[in-house]
Amino acid sequence: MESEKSMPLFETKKARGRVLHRLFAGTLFMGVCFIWAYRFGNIPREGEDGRWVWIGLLGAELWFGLYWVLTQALRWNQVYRCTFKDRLYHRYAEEDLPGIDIFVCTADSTVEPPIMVINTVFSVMAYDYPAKKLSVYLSDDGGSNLTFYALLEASNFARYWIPYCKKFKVEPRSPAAYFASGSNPNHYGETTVIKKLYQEMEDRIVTATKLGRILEEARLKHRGFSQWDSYSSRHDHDTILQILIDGKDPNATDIDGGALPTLVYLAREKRPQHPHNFKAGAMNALIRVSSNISNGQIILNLDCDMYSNNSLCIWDALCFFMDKENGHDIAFVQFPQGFENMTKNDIYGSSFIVISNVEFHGVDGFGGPLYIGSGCFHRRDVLCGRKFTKDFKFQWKKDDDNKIQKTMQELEEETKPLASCTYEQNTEWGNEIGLKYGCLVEDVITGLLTQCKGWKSVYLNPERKAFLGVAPITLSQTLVQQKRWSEGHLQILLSKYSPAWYAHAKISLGLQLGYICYNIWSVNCLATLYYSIIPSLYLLKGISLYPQVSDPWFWSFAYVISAKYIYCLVEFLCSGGTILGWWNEQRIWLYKRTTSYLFALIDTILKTLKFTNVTFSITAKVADEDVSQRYEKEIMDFGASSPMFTILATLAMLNLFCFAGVVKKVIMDENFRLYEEMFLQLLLCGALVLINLPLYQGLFLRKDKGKVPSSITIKSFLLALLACTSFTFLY
Ligand SMILES: *[C@@H]1O[C@H](CO)[C@@H](O)[C@H](O)[C@H]1NC(C)=O
Ligand SMILES: CC(=O)N[C@H]1CO[C@H](CO)[C@@H](O)[C@@H]1O
Repeated sequence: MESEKSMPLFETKKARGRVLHRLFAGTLFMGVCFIWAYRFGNIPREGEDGRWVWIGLLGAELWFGLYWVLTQALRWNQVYRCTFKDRLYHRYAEEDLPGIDIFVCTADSTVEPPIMVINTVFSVMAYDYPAKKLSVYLSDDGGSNLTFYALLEASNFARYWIPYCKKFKVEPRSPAAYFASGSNPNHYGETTVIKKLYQEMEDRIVTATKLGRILEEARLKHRGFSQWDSYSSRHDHDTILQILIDGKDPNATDIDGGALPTLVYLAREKRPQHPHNFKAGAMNALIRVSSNISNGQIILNLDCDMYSNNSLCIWDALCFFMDKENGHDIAFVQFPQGFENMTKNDIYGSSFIVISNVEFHGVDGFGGPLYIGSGCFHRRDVLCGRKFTKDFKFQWKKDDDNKIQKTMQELEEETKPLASCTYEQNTEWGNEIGLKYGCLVEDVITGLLTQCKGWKSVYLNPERKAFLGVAPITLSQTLVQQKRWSEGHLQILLSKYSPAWYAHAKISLGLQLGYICYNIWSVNCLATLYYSIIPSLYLLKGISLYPQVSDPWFWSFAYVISAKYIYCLVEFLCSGGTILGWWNEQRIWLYKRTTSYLFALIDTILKTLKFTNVTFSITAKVADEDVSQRYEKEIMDFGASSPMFTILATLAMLNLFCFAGVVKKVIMDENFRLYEEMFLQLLLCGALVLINLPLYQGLFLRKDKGKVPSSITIKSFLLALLACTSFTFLY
C-alpha cells in the first residue's frame, strides 16, 4: 500500500511521430528559403517597371514564411496529459480535500439570459465533490435584479436537482442540457417530477426576463431585493452581496437532508467616475469576497455560457495540484473550451479544433498553455501574487471554523467593502495581485505573468469535453470576437510584459515564440491583403509576378503550397474535423485576416497614438429564430451593415472581376498561353473566387435576411469596379 500512496496522479506523454514531423518541417523550410531566394534574386532594378510591386511581394512572402516558422513552435514539442482520478479518490479523506471556489461571471442580462446563467451554476453546484468544500459565486456586472431573481430560484431548485443528480448519476448536470439531450432514464417517475419543477422555474424566470421586472409577490419573499432600493443604474450602485445558501449552516440541506454548496450573488459596487476594469475587475472582486466567505484554495473560473459537461472534472484538475512530486509548481490547469452549438462543418470556424487539439498541446510541452479565461482551475495563492520558489510545497489547509460564529448578515456586511470601487486604490490589485487590468485579453496576460514568475501551467484535453459554451452564430459576431482577441494579443506584445522581451529567459524560448505567434495575429492582415489584391490585378493586366511552369523556381512554390495545404488538411482531419469544415476554416482564415485583424491593427495604432480609448464589446449569446435556423443549415449570415462586410465584398468582387476578365481574354485570344505563363497567379485568383462562393450567393442570389445588405452590394461593386478599371487604364 505504501507504493500506492506515492504513485503519481498524472502522467505526461510525448506525441508520436515528432521526428517525422521535424523532417517534414525542415523540407518545407527549404522550400520557403528557395522562394525567398527567387524573390530576392529577381528584384527589378531601380527605374524598371514593377520594382515596388515585387518588393511588396518579397515582404509578404518573408512575412508568411517567418510566421510559418513561428507556428512550428506550437507543433514542435507536443505533450498529452492524463490523470489518475481513482488514485486521488482513494488517497484522501473528505476533510483533507481542498475547498473549491467557482466563479461564474456574467455581464449583461439581455445578451446573457439569466436562465442560461443559472444552468451553468447548476452544472457546477452539482459537481461530484463534497458539497461542504464547494462554493459557487456569481458575479453579475449587469447588477440586474433579474439575474438575482434567477439565482434565488436556482437556490431553491438546487435542493431538488442536486440529490437527483447524485442519486441517478445524471450527466450532464446542467438541467437544460440534460433535458435537451433526451437521454431516457429508467427512473422515469422522478424524472417527470423534476422536469416539471424545472420547467415551472424556467417559465417564471423567462417571463420575468421578458417583462423586464419581477412580480411584486416574488419580490416580497426575499430580503435581498431591498438592496436594489438604492440602485440607480447598472453603472451606478452599491455593492450587492447576498449569500443565498450558506454551506456551513447545518440547516441548509437538500430535500434528502444532504449538504448543499455555498451559493453567493455579487454585484460589485459601480460608480461612473471609477473605472471598473471589465471582467478582470469582476474576478478580482470575487477573489476578495470569496476569501472572506469560503476561501477555497482552488478557484475555477467559468464564463456564464459555459456549463460543465463532466461532474468529475474537479478531480482531474486536483490530480495535478495534489501530485506530491510534480504538482507544486503548477499554477493553473486549463481545459479547452468546447462548444455545444457546433454544426457539422463549423462554418465560422469557431470550434478552434486545431488550436485545442494541436497547438495547445504544443505550448504545454514548453511550459504550459495560455490562460484563456473560461474552464481554468487556479491556485488561489498564485492568483493572489505568491512568488515562485523552487522548493516550496503547498499544504492543504483544513477548514478554519472561526467564520462559523457569524450570522449570514454579519458576514455579508463585513464582506461588502471588499467589493467597493475604492478598495483597490493604492494597492497592487490589477497589477501584481489578481488579474491584470488594461488589456482586452486580461486572462492571457495574467497567465503570461504567472508563467514569467516561474510557475507552470497544464493543459488537459480529455476526449469528453469538460466545459461546453455557446459559439457565435453569425459572421459579424465571429469577426467582432476575433477583432477583440487579436487586438488584445497585440496589446500584450506591445506592453511592458511583452513575450518578446520581458519574458525572455523567464519562460522557455518555445513558449515565448508560441505567445508571439498568437500576439501577432493581427499583423497578418497586411500580407494577406496584399496577396489577395495585387496578384489578381496584375493577372487582369497580363503581367506575370511568379515563375512560369517551365521555370525550375516554379517547383519551390509548388512544393511549399501543396505541402503546406496537405499538411494543414491532414492536421485538421486528425483533430476531428471534416473536409468541408476545413474548407470553411480557410474562408474564415481569410475573412479574419482581411477584416478583424485589419481593424484590430488600426485600432491599436490609434490607441498607441492616444486617439481612442479601450472599448469592450460582448458578443450576443441569444439570437432570433431566423438567425439560428440559418446557422443550423450552415448558411452564412451576412445580414449586418458592417464596414467589415464592405471590405469582404469588395475583395470578393475584385477577384471575381479579375478572374472573369482573364477568362474572357483566354476565350477571345487562342494564342494567349496563360496557363503556362501565369499558372500560379491564376491559381491564387481562382482559389479566392472559389472560397468566396457563399459570399457571391449572399451578394447576388439570396433573398433572405441573411443576404448582404444592398447598400453594401452597391458600394463594393463600385469600389471593385473602380479599382479594376483605374488599374488597367491608368497604371
Ligand atoms: C458531454 O457529456 C456527455 C455525457 O454526459 C457525452 O456523451 C458527450 O460526448 C459530452 N460532449 C462532448 C462535446 O464531449
Ligand atoms: C443560441 C443558439 O443557437 N442555441 C441553439 C444551440 O443548439 C441547440 C441544439 O442544436 C438549439 O436548440 C439552440 O437553439
